[in-house]
Amino acid sequence: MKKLIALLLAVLMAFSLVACADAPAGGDGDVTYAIVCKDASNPYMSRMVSGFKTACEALGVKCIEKSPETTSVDDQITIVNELVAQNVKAIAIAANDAAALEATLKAARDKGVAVVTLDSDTKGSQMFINQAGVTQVAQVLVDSVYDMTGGEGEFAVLSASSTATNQNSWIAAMKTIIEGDAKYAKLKWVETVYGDDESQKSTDETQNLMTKYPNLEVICCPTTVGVLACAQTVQNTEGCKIKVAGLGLPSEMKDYVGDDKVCPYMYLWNPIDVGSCAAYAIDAILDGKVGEVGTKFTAENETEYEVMAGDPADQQIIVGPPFAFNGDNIADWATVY
Ligand code: RAM
Repeated sequence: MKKLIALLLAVLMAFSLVACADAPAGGDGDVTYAIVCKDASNPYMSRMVSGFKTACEALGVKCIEKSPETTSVDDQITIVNELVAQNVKAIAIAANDAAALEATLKAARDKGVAVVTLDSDTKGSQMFINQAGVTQVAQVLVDSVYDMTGGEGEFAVLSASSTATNQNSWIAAMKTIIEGDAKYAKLKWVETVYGDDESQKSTDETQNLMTKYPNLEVICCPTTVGVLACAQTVQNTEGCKIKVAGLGLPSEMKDYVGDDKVCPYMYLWNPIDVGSCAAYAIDAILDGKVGEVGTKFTAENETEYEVMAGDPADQQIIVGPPFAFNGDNIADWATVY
């Protein structure tokens, strides 16, 4: 009997050693990290997915993408539940709503799934992979408007969906900046409209603004889908003198950016890096390397990120500052993303 027990213990110990060796996040082909975008057709989101996939390959884990057709939070809830049922190890999600996903994400975490947000944060996520500092983004947008209006005049904002946390936090920070500095007192923010990251809706909203506000000088679009639709609409409208500011993909905006174009300059960051960083953050979380504010992890190219306090996710990291694209550099960047 004693021999049998000793044998059983030996087998159990051997098994637990193998299990420990396999326990870290990566390395095991059966581990899957999932990415859920705001919607499946936004080219900005596809760049993010490509970065996430490449990083998953480097980390030795499987990767799947599941995204809703449109920017619907209900569809995202269904998708997250499906992914949990599929036993994925982690989910990175660009949230379509600041609060509606909370219970679903918490339930996923209770089942042992690591959950991070990227691009657009929501309650229930354990860490937000923030593409750039909110105030930094808002400041470059406000300064673009200030510069393109010549310091005074009417401007409007064309956003994506009205529930997207990233869009709303940039817009709120723009308001704070404008109200907090007399320098911007002569700027008149006439309206904020929403194109839902759909090309046609963004075009329609641009046309509505043009009709409603004949003295409009600048339309500021903190969305890559919106800025493209807006630039195309302005360019195709004979005699229209509106300038377009915002956040755009250089590959999509190359024909519209430059001193003599509808969009003198615009900003963005590298969406491929945002996706890649999310996969490395997940890996670090599962490995137990990060957990507390102040802890650090290393992502691609030996870049080190420090975990900071966040809101609505408890924690966040900031991938990098916004970068300016103008007539001099747009052609080079258009080949990258
Ligand atoms: C759009 C989306 C996305 C945003 C970029 C700048 O593609 O709204 O959430 O981060 O623009």
